[in-house]
Amino acid sequence: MSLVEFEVGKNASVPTAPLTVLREDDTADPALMPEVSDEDLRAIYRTMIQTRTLDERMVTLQRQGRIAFYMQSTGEEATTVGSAYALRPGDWIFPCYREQGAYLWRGATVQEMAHQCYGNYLDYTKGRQMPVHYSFRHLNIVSVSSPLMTQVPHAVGTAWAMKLRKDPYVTMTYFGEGSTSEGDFHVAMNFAGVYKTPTVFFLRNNGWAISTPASVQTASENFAMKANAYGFEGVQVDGNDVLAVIVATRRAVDKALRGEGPTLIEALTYRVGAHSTSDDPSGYRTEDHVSPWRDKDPVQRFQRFLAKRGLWSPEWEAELQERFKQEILEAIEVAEKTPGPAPETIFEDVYAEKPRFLQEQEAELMESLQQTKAEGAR
Ligand SMILES: Cc1ncc(C[n+]2csc(CCOP(=O)(O)OP(=O)(O)O)c2C)c(N)n1
Repeated sequence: MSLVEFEVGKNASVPTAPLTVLREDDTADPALMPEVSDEDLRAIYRTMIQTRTLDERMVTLQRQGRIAFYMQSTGEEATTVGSAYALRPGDWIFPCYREQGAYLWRGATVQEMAHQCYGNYLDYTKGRQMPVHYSFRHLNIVSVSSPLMTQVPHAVGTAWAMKLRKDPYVTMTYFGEGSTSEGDFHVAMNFAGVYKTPTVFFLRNNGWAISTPASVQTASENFAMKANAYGFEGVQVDGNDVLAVIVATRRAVDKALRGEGPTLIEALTYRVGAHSTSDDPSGYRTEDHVSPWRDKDPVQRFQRFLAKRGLWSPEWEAELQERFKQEILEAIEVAEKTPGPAPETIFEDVYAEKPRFLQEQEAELMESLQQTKAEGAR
């Protein structure tokens, strides 16, 4: 007789093929097509275009030396826009750093994002974070943290609190496949499984963790199956199929709301661009790796589907491209002219009452700034 009795694999479901809705002929599988109005289908496409336009422009801006750093999400727009679409505004998002599509869907503005990338005084993080490390408190989107995976235990803890308080919401957290090698991933998954927290773990498997390919990241057959070890369901979804992403996320959200606990969604996609503007992928991969994924581009696939349903036209496309290009150019102009945060703000926001040592440091800084100014005037 064993000392501990437990049921192995109670919730086990080893995925066989990724969930896919969009078919080769650009129609949707009728058995799986999610309920989404035509208006929403067009709005989803619009946000995908907006995300891509923003990314392209911001990378150029970094190359021109006008912002310090950027991380694009090109090729991964279906994962972020589709998953955010399946949430309600009251649900919480704990992002990684490549989820601009989710922010835009939620209602973040390109102007807010431009202010953050410039770190000016209208940046919600007051210039204290690197560019793309956004924070949208009013949209239930928690601040991006540079250390990988720290957001995931936070998402589980918040979901546990929601469960205890009987709040009818879920937390959704995003991360890359490379981050699953961090201890925090396993801690969070275990806790979520034991306490059946209403958490959706959204894993963007984009093939790369900077220069490390997904193939050497784990000895497991896939990432989704890791959920089985923690007693809950893991599913694989075609991450370049926005409709499939909606189906998978809705299922996970509904399940969490029924009190049936977390789900790990592994979205299969590809990081078409560089890891960040500090990276040059030509050092570790050839165009042969990338080109098959260009053919599976999530924006193009969804566009062909919409065109078949009479919901897309070249005129509309041209209008969207022009509108979003203008939007970002105007936002950059405003952000560039907006002054940086006042120096004394670096002493704010940590303590409710500023301790003496900070008061002294602040006084010292202000005096030194005065002196520099006076010397400059002479
Ligand atoms: C704890 C920690 N270790 C290492 C890094 C450096 N780092 C930043 S991004 C990254 C790759 C992450 O890859 P992945 O999780 O697959 O996400 P992706 O960038 O592909 O979206 C690494 C190693 C970090 N930021 N934090």
